[in-house]
This record gives sequence, C-alpha cells and structure tokens, in this order.
Amino acid sequence: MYKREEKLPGGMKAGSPRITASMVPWKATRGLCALLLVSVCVSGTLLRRKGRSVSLALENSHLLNGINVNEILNYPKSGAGHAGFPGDCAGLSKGQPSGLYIVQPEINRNVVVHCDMRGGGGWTVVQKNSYNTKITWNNNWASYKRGFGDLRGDHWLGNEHIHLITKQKFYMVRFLLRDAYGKEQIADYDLFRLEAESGCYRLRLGKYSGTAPDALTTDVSHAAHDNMKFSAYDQDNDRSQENCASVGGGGWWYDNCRYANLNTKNKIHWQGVCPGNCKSSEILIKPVIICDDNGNGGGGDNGGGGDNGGGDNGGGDNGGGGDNGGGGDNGGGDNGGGGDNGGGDNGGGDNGGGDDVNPTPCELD
Ligand SMILES: [Ca+2]
Repeated sequence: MYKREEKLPGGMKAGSPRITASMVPWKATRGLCALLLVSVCVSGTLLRRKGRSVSLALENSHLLNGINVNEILNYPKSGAGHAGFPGDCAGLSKGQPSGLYIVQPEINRNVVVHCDMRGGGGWTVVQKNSYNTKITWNNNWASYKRGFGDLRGDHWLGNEHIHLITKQKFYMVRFLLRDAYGKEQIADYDLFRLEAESGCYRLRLGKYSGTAPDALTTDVSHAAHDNMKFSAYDQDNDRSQENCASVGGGGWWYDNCRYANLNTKNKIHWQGVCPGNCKSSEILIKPVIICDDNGNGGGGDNGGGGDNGGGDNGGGDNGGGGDNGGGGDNGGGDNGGGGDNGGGDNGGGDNGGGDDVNPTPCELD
C-alpha cells in the first residue's frame, strides 16, 4: 500500500541558491548530414565527421533522436589534438554554456549528458520530467539501465551511466521540484551514488538539506528510499508484497512503496511538496570535495578507512565502504558490515541490509 502520510520537514534549512535562469533552447535538427567541407552524420551509435577521421562511439546515442552532432558542444572538430572528455559536467571549463556534452566516466566509454551550467554550473542532469511528458516512464529494467527519452528534454540518463559517473569520486545530488503552483523547491543530499547492476543499482544518499522536505532518507518504516535497490515492473526489488513499479508506475528505488517518485507520467510525487502533481522535476549531480581536516579521508585497500573515506577492504563513516569490509554510518560494502545507514548485500545495518522481499539477481545480461 502507498504511504500518504504527510511529514513535516524537521530542521529544514535554506538550501543552496536557486537555479532560475532559463534553459538554453535547443534547435532540433533531424537531418542526417550537414554539408560544407566537413560532413557530419548521426548513424546509430557512431557519430562521424567525414574527412577529418573523427568517429566516436556513444553509449547513449538513442537519447539523441537524430540531433545534429554540432549541437554536442564539445564534439571534437578534428581527431588531431583531441584532449579527451571530462568525467562529468564539473570537468568543463568555467563559463561554458548549458547544453549537451560528451563525458567519459570510464576510459573509452563516451556518454552524452545535459550539463546545467547555471548558477556556478557543473551539474550533470540525470533525470528530467514534466507533467505532460511524452514519456510513459513505464520502462523495463533494461531500458532504465540504458536510459531513455530525449537529452534535450525529458529523459532518464540510465542507471548504468549514473553508476559509472558516481563511482569516480564523491558526488552530491539535487532534486529540483516545481510544485503544482510553479514554486521551485530543492532537496539536496551531500552524498549520492548508485551501486553497480550486481547490487541492483542500490541508492546511497548522504545528509539532507533543502527547502523541500526530506522524502528519501526519512526513518518512516517502509518509506525510506535511501539504501533501496532499484525496481522496474520486471524487476521487483521493493519491500512491498505487491510490485510497486507495476502498481505505481515508473521505475524507482521503491520501498513499500514510496514517499517520492519522480519517474512517472502525470504523477510526479514528493511527499510534502506535490502529491502526484508536480509540474516538473530534475535530478542533478556534481562532485563534492570531502575535507581532510580531522583525519578524514583516505582509506586504503586493506584496512583502515577514515570518516569520509573507505577502501576496498576498509570502510568509513561517510563514504565508500568496501567490497569486503566494513562500512560506516553512511557507507556499506558488498560483503561486510554496514553501519547506521549503510549495509551491504550480505551485511546489514540499521537502515540498510539485504532484507528485500524478492532478492532477484540483477545482472540480467
Ligand atoms: Ca514487491
């Protein structure tokens, strides 16, 4: 059953400065080729500039929908001297406009993303939705893995791409909501990452702040999305006896079932902001620097770990956790302990742990 209990935003603080400027308009160009001396084509997963030997394989060209390659703002003009791509939008130079860019979260893995460079910039957009979206959002696991929609508008970047980006370093996340009256509200979490598909793209969040209530890390039983695995209609990883994705629609880190779900058509929901009637939503991420003032950080491959670090066999209070080790208050590892908000696949913590009703392996291909 859906939880519709209203919850007051305890300890709400003013969030980060709002993003208010309008988006850079995109001119969709569906023609395949542009003429001039250099011919530019969009073909399947390859974008190619003929005559200049620039040919790039893009993992998510299906989110481009025929866009002219010239609209990807950092598409190399020639093969010679190409210095590579940033790991995310924060790696772009200051002053760059918002728009589509290629990022490379892992070597030889090119992903096109929408970069929001307003208000200081550096945001990588992983989700955008609007009330009258053309997307049904009722996509299956494989689709949520690869992403869908249109990068110039409503889209899901894809769990695999979000995982790849957030495994590079520490990230924060911003949930940007526009309620039924058009008022903009923000919920920030100072840490954000998705585990690998083998961990069912489990959501890991840090500390909340913002103008919208916290709808993801609440302690309300069965409505805590933090530490939940991702679910789609064909992959029930929620803690309900029902299939939340089938009942409620969309794919999400469903619990039993939700305090928030932004991945639905005409039912964008955030507890305390919009009971299924938000005008729009965006999810944006950018890296954060974890300070090392008090012995925090570091962590090694086989040991220790600090308060904000973590290593492969270690673990820390606010971060990593390891593949075979501890995990701390907000960490967790695949085969280890876990802390207050962590837990691992074979471990367990106060709000984590592997207590799913339907523990289905998530490596599907
Ligand atoms: Ca279920």
